[in-house]
Amino acid sequence: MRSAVTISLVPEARGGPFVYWDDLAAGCRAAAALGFNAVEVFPPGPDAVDRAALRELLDETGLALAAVGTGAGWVKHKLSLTSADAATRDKAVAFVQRTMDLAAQFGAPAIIGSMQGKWEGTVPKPTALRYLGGALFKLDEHAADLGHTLLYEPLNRYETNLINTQGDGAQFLAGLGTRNVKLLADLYHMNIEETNLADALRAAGPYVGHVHFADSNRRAAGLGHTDFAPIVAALVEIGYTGYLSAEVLPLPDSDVAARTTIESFRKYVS
Ligand code: LER
Ligand code: MN
Repeated sequence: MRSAVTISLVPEARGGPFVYWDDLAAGCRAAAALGFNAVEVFPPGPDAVDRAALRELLDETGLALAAVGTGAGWVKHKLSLTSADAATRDKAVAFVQRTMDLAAQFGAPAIIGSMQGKWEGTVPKPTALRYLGGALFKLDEHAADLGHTLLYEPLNRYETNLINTQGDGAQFLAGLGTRNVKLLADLYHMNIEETNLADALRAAGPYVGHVHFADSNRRAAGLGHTDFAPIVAALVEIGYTGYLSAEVLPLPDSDVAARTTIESFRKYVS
């Protein structure tokens, strides 16, 4: 398993669970100085990233790109894969595709989190799940063309009413028959929704493609009451070799959140 830390470049996401903010170069250099293996980046959009500058930064710091978030598609552009409006859904799929193209250039997957939306109003739950399934099916083909995976993230009940647990996520993907879509296991969402985090990870097994490494209160691992030993043991058991990526609140500040994360990573992952 490898360590990663998040950098948000989206002003509209202010207050959200990202360790470093606004300055890609400063975030990368701070992450590298602490010994992280990678950064996970949340850009305002796929075209808002200077690819040459990112390549140079990664070369300079020796960091990998762990993943690229699409959250700005929702918080900034109000694009949802389950919108009642067909044109908005199409734009949402295109936004994810272009983010996948960007991420693939750096060997990374894109993440679908808040862009999954929720069922409401004129879109009942079965319809929303059909829209989401159709989008994931289409994006699965794009992932195959790129030779990369796509990450789908079940969120807690306060953020979506579609799929909240790893088990429901795995069942949904199994039903679709996608091959390149994996689950993002965010330990903060799981702390709210799962009966037992380690058991849920064991059950999801090969579907687990990325982990958001967060404590019970969405602060850095070690600043809440989650017991990480059985969780890491379960990840070892299922053969997970991906990232533990700190998508956590920058509390009390970015530096302490990042330092505490890497200390916990070293403590639990040998
Ligand atoms: C949102 O709560 C979250 O966990 C993100 O990773 C999804 O955009
Ligand atoms: Mn997350």
